[in-house]
Order: sequence, then C-alpha cells, then structure tokens
Amino acid sequence: MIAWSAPSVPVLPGPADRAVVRLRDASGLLKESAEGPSATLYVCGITPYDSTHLGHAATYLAFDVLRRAWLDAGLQVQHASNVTDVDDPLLDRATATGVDWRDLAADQTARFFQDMTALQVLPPDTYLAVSETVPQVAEVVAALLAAGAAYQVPADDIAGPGDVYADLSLDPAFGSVFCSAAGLDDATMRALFAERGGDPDRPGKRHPLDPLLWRAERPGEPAWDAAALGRGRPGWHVECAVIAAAGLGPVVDVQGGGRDLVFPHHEMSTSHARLLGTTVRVQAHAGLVAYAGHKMSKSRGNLVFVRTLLADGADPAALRLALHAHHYRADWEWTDDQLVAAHQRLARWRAAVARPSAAPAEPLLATVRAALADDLDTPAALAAIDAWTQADGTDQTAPGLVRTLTDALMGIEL
Ligand code: 5CA
Ligand code: ZN
Repeated sequence: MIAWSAPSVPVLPGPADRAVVRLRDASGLLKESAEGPSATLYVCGITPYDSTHLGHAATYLAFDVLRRAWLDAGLQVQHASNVTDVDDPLLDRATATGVDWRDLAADQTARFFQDMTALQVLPPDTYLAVSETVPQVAEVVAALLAAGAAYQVPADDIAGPGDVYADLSLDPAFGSVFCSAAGLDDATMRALFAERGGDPDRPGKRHPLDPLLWRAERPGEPAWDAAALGRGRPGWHVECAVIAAAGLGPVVDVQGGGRDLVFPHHEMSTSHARLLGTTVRVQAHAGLVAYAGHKMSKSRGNLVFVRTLLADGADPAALRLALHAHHYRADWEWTDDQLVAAHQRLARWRAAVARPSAAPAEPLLATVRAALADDLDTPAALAAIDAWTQADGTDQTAPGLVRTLTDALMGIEL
C-alpha cells in the first residue's frame, strides 16, 4: 500500500554526536531506543472503520517525534506499519451499515491519510494492509503448525480442519513484555484477552490464552486460499509480527502503539516474533486519551475526530501543540479549551519568530534535544520554547533557527 506523501523535514545544525532517545519500556525500564547507525520502528496502524480520533492522533504523533529525533541524531530510520483491514469490528461495521468491507476500509484509510498529511506525520516506509499480506501470514502459520508450535481446533459451525491457534506453552518467554512486570494474574489476563478480541472460552484450545493464528472461512466472511490451512483469514497478532519482520528484518528497535495494545496484542505478537526469529528491543506505549470520562474508543463512540476539528477551523499546528502539551505516556482527557490554549500558544510563537532578532536559539535547541532524548518529553520542550519567546535579544538568526527547530523536531510550521 502506498502511504501518504512525506512532509519535508529541514536539517538542524550539529553537533553530530547527539544523544539517542531513551524510552521507558513497557517493563518500566528506561532503555536506549536505538543502538546504531540505523533504527527500526514498528507502530501498530489503524483498523479503518471510523475516522481518526485524537487518541489515534496522539499515538501517531508520539512516534512521529521519535522518528524526527532519530533523524536529527543522524540515524538511518526504517519505519513499518500496518492497516488492519480484515478484522471483526470492521467486518461487523460493514455488515451493519450495508457497505462492502473493502469499500469501508478504503474510504476510512483515505481519510486517515488526509489527517496524517494535515498533521505533518512522516509516513511509514513499509506500509502493508492485512489483505496484502495473507500469503505471507499463511506461510508462517503453516510453518508453525509443521513445527508443532501451533495446532488446529475444529469448529462446530463448519467442516474442514478448523481454526489454528498458537501453543503458548512452547514459548517460555511469554509474559516478558508486560505481564511479569505488571504482575498480571491469570484471571486478569483472561479478562483483558476476552475484552480485546480474544476467545478464552473457545472449547478445544490447549490453554485459554492461546491466540488465534488463522480463522477458517465462515459464510459471509472474507477468506483466502491457503493450501495447508484451508480457506480463511489471518488472526490479529500474527499479522503484526509478519508485517514487522517483512519491513524491518530481524531486529525491531521499538515496537509502539497505544497502551491498550500492550496486552494481549504486543505480548502475543512478540511471542510470535520470537518464533519467527525477530527480536523486539523496546516496547513503547502511548497513554490513552479520554473524552467525557472514558477512553476515547470507536466501540464506545465518545470520539473527537481530527477531521472535524480541522473542518471547524483548527490550525493543524495548534492541534499538534495541543497533543504535544501532554507527555506521550500520560493518560489524559481532552477538553475543548486545550485547543483554544494551543492556538494562543501558536500565536505567541508565531509573533516571536516574526521578530527581526531574539535571544540566541542554540541553547534552546540543546534543551529541546535533551528533553526529547529524555523519553520524548514534549511538555518540557514546549516550556523551553515558551521561555525563549519571552526573552529578548539581538541574535538575528535566532527566529529562523526556532522555525526550523519546531518544524524538524515536531512537524510544527510557524
Ligand atoms: N489495528 C490495531 C492495531 S494492529 C488497532 O489497535 N487499531 S485502532 O484503530 O484501534 O488504533 C490505532 C492506534 O491508536 C493503536 O496504536 C491504538 O493503540 C491507538 N489508540 C486507540 N485508541 C486510543 C486512545 N484513546 N488513546 C491513545 N491511543 C489510542
Ligand atoms: Zn498491531
């Protein structure tokens, strides 16, 4: 799938030996986000059955800042992502609204591209829809079956070999992403698994948490031929493991998404990745954005859409500022006054860079770089820029440097 077009990213002046971002991993530890001259990032993409809301936007902006900080540090960045265009909630919405699932997915994906373009988010280098990767997923599932790491469970409602599940008991490291650090007990894991797309009570499974790898065809559901497995479609977690490996190779430096994905999605996809020989170094998750008292979610319907705010006249740069005003790991609640405050801040910044001269901006650049290197601390970066706008000076290059800084590191054009 061809992603949206990339915004240009201006290059900031040296020094060359810039600190590489440290991120707080899902296990609670602060870790170096990259080790090398290169860095790889996988961020879980959308399930395209409704428009981009501020929770999605906040998550994608967080990882966009990571990419921009990596680029600024001179790293070769590879970023892969997916579009979950074959999944139960999307198929349910298509059925409920009488729309073909392909049309619903294509329409919502196009809208997402418009929103990401408006917000100046850098597009992934490898961008694959699930519908584009079925043969690769089927091949992996067949290999896991042949290796004894997966098993078939016949289904009551259809003939044939049935659905395929991963046997988690064969992965001693299962739980190491999050469950052990969070001390999740079995009952909590089962409840989260059931709430987030899993089927702990499916008869015939070896363990309630074993995740679906391949769902055999049911009447009215999309399905693809897969010789060894029979007709069907991929399970959720394995798709992301396969797409990450396809785009990034054997080492994923950072796997990201919203915190709702830590368990089961990333715990499971990382387990599958281990079987594929892929290592995920750092698991980074954005906090959840709430609205009207609850996590903003398509299933609950308490949504504030990016496109609605933009259509109502929000400046995309102000929207970025409103979201970057929160630390990416924090959970927070959207209120309309935050957009008003962001517009005011943007106006102050624009007035400050329109001055013929100002206080030198090199110290500000160092402070902002250090703030972002410290677990993407955008609120600290914003506070430092606020302080610069309030100081006077005679440096004529400073306003231009601050414009480049906000554009390069945060996609904010002043
Ligand atoms: N397609 C799957 C991932 S493979 C999925 O979760 N899609 S999604 O459309 O539901 O979410 C897209 C991204 O936005 C995910 O990274 C998810 O964790 C994140 N997200 C969803 N809701 C929120 C929220 N309220 N706050 C912050 N991030 C959120
Ligand atoms: Zn995913």
